[in-house]
Amino acid sequence: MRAPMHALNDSLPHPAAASVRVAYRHAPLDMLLADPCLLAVFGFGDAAPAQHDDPRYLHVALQALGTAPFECWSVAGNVRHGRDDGIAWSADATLQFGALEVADDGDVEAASAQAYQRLQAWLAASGYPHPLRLWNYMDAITEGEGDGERYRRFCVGRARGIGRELAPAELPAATAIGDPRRSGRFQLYWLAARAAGTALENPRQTQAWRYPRQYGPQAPGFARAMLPANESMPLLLSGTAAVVGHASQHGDSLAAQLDETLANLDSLVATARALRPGLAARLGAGSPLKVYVRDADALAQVAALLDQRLPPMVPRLVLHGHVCRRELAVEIDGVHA
Ligand code: 3EB
Repeated sequence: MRAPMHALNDSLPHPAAASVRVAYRHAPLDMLLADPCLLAVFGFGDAAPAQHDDPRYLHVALQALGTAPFECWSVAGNVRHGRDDGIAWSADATLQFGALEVADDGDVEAASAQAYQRLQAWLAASGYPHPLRLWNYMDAITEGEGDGERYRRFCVGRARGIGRELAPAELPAATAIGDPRRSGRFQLYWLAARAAGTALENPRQTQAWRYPRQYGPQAPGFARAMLPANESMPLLLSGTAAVVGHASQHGDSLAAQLDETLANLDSLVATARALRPGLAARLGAGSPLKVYVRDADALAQVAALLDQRLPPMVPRLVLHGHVCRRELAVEIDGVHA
């Protein structure tokens, strides 16, 4: 007779339980990097170090409201790391963090095509072939008119760089955000795994890969969330905004956009819980969020609105970043354990 599952789990530390934990921490960077269980650490804005020799550190240019903590990704241990082919990487037995940057002289389609071509080649060769979660940070995301808008050019370049049409089940969760200042760089970073996860969609929203032609010549290639194969991993939430169906909502109200965004996140959590009932029903201490706000003047207002709408234990980092449609004032991504 087989031992019951919980007995096995209680008695054996086994590598399949390895997972990533996301936390915001106020501590010196070198102290965080001294932890051998640290997979990656992110610093935000001008107050954070611009670079570090350790490839596990990544600087994100977006400014934070107040004194930004570092975002830390921790695993069970045995983290290896290095820099190869211009890619900063780290990995444990099942997960890989990686980051690359491409110069963007104004042709973001070319920059993103190059970035995704390099990502594809790298992941295929690295033993962690499944990107679970991707972040794209670029300049001036809503500059340009019609199909010349930079976000639309990015969508074209991303698809061109990948080089084949991905099946819906293969799409990673993603964020695409604009830097309100100009860096001249397209930045791409990721969490990849040895095992594929389950791409999730939101019943309140049209699948992004099915957006109608009015949003550009290439529909955006991302899933609304990713449920990793490993049951102890958190749900990975894509950048989520006040989009219902395919249409932006509440162009006239930041507060209403925030409520719609939170309703979309709740809906994703409910969708994930149908597959993984062990996930918490509500956003909580295990759900660190990144909140991107278009207007610098509105950062404090968004933080105050979130204080009213979220329990205090939900960790959040409020950043000045441009969402990929001009009428969208706020977007939220994060994880949910
Ligand atoms: C939206 O719902 C908002 O192109 O990778 C969110 C997350 C958005 C990811 C992407 C775009 C992307 O359409 C925009």
